[in-house]
Amino acid sequence: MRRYALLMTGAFALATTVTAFAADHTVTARPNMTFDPPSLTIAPGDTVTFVNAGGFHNVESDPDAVTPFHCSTACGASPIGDPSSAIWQATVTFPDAGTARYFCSQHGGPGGVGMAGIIIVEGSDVIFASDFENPPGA
Ligand SMILES: [Cu+2]
Repeated sequence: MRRYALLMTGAFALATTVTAFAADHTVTARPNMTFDPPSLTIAPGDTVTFVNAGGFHNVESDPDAVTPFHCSTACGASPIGDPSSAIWQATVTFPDAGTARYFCSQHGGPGGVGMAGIIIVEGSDVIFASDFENPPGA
């Protein structure tokens, strides 16, 4: 029981730390059909806010992306997240380490074709307090 209490304390401390250091990054979809920056390296738990600065754009992750997303004025399955010329913004959280290529479905395609970009999530996956709910020997 004592060990269990210690593990829980550690888990909460870790969760608090991750929250405190999670950063938000911005990727801008530009009128000249590029993403700025085209390549972005972040840490697990960080968020990326995609902003449309002008043009008929959206952001859609490649099929093998570590975190799937399909966003413009909102995120979801088509027609939600389809290209829009509104000055939209959408925030995506990346909890897991890995790579997420993405593209504008109007001006690009999977694999870095045309209007496309890449999010590289480098580091250890975020550990949630719920991962410690059933520690061995408790
Ligand atoms: Cu576009």
